[in-house]
Amino acid sequence: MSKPQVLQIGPLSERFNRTLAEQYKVTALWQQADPLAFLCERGGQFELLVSSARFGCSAEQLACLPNLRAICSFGVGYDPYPLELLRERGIAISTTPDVLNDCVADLAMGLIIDTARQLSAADRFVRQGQWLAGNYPLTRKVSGKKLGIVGLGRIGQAIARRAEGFAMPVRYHKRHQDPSSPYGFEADLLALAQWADFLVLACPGGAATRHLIDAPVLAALGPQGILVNIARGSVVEQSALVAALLDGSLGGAGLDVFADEPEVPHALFALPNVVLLPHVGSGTQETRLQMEELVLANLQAFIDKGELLTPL
Ligand code: 8YV
Repeated sequence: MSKPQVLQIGPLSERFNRTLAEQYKVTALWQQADPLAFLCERGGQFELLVSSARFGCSAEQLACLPNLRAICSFGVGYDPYPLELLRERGIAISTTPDVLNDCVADLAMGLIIDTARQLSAADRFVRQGQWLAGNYPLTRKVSGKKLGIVGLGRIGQAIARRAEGFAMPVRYHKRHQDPSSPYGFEADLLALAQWADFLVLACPGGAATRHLIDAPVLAALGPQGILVNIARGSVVEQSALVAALLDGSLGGAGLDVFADEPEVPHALFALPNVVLLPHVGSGTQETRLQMEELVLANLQAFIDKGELLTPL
């Protein structure tokens, strides 16, 4: 029996690319000299597509894929997909939920602690031999502080559970109250920012949450407040964030995501109360393997039964 045809939009790990190519007849779009021209000419042959929360699939690309039936995406983010268009055309899409909750929530807690206690900055202090000249300045306590979570989905809930171990009161903001949640709901984001010591962003990216965190929200969080973003750079108005950190009207920020990755504002590099990570929330050996396996399992389930295992 011939292998099913799969279009892969962008490269994932070498291991994944190899496994995919062993099991399917893969066309690597990024390796074509002119990917869009290739799609316009040959797109009609593809029913199955593999992509990621990074590469997505644009409306322009979809227009050249008239027979597409399913997209299996690596990651939980769906912001680079035109969902309305997918719905209209009846194209199924899966992501890789749940398997990354722990790692992303672990990283959120790590960013809270690192930013408040300035672990990264203190490590630089030691390496640069500055301890020999005097002690590191005092920082901010973490345990018992008030934690505001924006977006109480799977990852937000995993963060809240961890916060209980730090004796943190938790409140959350999202579009609709979750009646099953034990945590306090705050319909007003400004009020949540005013209340919180730490505000963690765990909501989806995309148009609905674009620049949700703007200058007034940052001002409400205030000079003792810390913003942690493990969601998407688009959720924060980055220029307002940089300005607030530079003039001290925001206490600190732990950031794993940025507006224009991999570009990071150089103005933040010298600030000890800012921790900058290169979008590594799900980036552990264990979790990335599980994410890869879930993409492959979704693809095979769709081929075998016409149904995805973890549809969006
Ligand atoms: C991914 C992510 O590593 O899941 C997501 O949405 O942002 C990360 O876990 C990355 O975006 C995959 O391309």
